[in-house]
Amino acid sequence: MGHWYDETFEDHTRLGLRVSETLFSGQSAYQHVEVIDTVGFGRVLVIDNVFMTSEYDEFLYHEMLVHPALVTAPSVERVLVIGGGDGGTVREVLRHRDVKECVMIEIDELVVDVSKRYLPGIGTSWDDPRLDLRFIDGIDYVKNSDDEKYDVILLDGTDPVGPGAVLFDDSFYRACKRMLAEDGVMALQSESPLLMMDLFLDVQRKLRPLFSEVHPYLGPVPLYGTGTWSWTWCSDTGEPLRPVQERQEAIVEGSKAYNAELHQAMFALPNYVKRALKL
Ligand code: SPD
Repeated sequence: MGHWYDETFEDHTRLGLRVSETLFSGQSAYQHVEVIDTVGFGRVLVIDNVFMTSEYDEFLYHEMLVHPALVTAPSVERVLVIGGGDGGTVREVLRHRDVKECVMIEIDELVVDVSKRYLPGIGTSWDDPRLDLRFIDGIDYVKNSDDEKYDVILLDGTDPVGPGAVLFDDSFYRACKRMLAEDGVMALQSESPLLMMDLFLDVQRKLRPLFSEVHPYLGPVPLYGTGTWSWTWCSDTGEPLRPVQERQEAIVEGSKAYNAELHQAMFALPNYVKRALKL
């Protein structure tokens, strides 16, 4: 029944999903966008042959990108999301009642259009009046915008290939910091330390000179090669392990994975990562 769709990692490892139907396949000005229906992971968004998110495990990625930052930042009134075209990240941001405005910058309108149409269960907050969705270049925005600074910035890009590669440049991270409030928190997806240790370390190396607190944390995302994924929490003032309890309790209730114990546990790193981080 159906065929197999494989994501290949540097020509040495493949993750394959059995496809029951290809729902969409098209090319934007930036990248190739597909939505496949799979037997094991439900509908999956694929960009340039890389699995981006699935109905089955998207909550593991989006909850972990968003909530550690949103429960520890001193204020969360203004939140900036760069990337995240499937809508899962802004969905989690907008569950926070204290968020007054969430600006989402996505370069590729096709990703949002296709996600709205084929992945409506992931992006459930497109109509929230607090969301300000702009189809512009994220790099250009953080480098040149005169907008007010943000309390939290979340980077939800692809892997560092194609149009998403620039989202891993140190000049981009520096420009993000320019848009962050002095006591703000930035969090980003930082690849797999198991499958892509070099990339993971590269991100850490670029962030450390910019922020006094740079803390990677780990969690499972089965759709991404090896299943071990990382995000990184950065700030100049705060502490990742000191959540605002009231804000955290309010969000734990409706979360599929995120809770107070997991928050603490995710920042506990295995030895191979701790040793590698002594750069
Ligand atoms: N290897 C794929 C990494 C993708 C990270 N971003 C996914 C976008 C989900 N909103």
